[in-house]
Amino acid sequence: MLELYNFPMSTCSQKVRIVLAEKGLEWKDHRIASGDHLKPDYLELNPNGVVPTLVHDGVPIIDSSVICEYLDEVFPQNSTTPPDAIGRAAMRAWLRYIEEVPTPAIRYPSFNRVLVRNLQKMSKEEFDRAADKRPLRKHFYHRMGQTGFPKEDIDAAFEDLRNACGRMEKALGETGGPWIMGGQFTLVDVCLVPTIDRMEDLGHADMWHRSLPLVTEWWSRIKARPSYKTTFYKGARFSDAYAEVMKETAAA
Ligand SMILES: N[C@@H](CCC(=O)N[C@@H](CS)C(=O)NCC(=O)O)C(=O)O
Repeated sequence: MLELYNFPMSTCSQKVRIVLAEKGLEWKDHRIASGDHLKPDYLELNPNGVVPTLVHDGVPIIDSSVICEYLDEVFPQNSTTPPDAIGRAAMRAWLRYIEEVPTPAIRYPSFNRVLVRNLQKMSKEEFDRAADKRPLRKHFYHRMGQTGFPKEDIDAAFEDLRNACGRMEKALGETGGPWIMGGQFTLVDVCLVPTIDRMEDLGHADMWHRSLPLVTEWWSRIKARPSYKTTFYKGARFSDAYAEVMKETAAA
């Protein structure tokens, strides 16, 4: 039995939902309420206090890229991992890069544009308590504060995101596509999708649209896959759940 503790809009949760869909696996969807990821029961499963957590026959597996690799190993149908050691090394190098650069970068505009609003209703003391109890993100939350990250952080995040799109364009040119590593749809594609989707949702598709033709075509192919629709169901995007905030901040 597979169970996934996740948030609908969490990019890390979306990576795992794509793999589950690609493999046609049955799983129990635990859509936990925001805040429940910091409660003792959940911290027993995932001491990092973040989503997602996969529980397979009672055993918790944490960290989205690790979960994706685990699922691919245990359920080899529709493999998303290259068959050879060199290919697997290249895939893992991409996964590390994605974890280090675009995945953290997308958090900055996501929090500034939308998520910081949830924290603005708190008193300063409540906010400090909420930040302090986050095992991985205490300093990230304190730097953001209740007004959002400074412009220099946002500029740095956009530079990282632009560079990631540039790397994708280069890779698609070198491998000839249709996927980032060539003929096989791999975890590299999977792990890039939620960041690209979030950028599009935040109105930044111009980062690749027209200027990066190979990424533009790749994105159309991704959206045509059934796993995309399954993963990004109604309510899985900011523009569904925070339509008003998105409108206000777009005008600002
Ligand atoms: N490296 C972890 C990071 C997970 C992560 O940061 N998840 C975010 C949602 S995408 C989260 O749970 N944030 C909780 C918080 O901000 O308190 C993974 O890939 O699973």
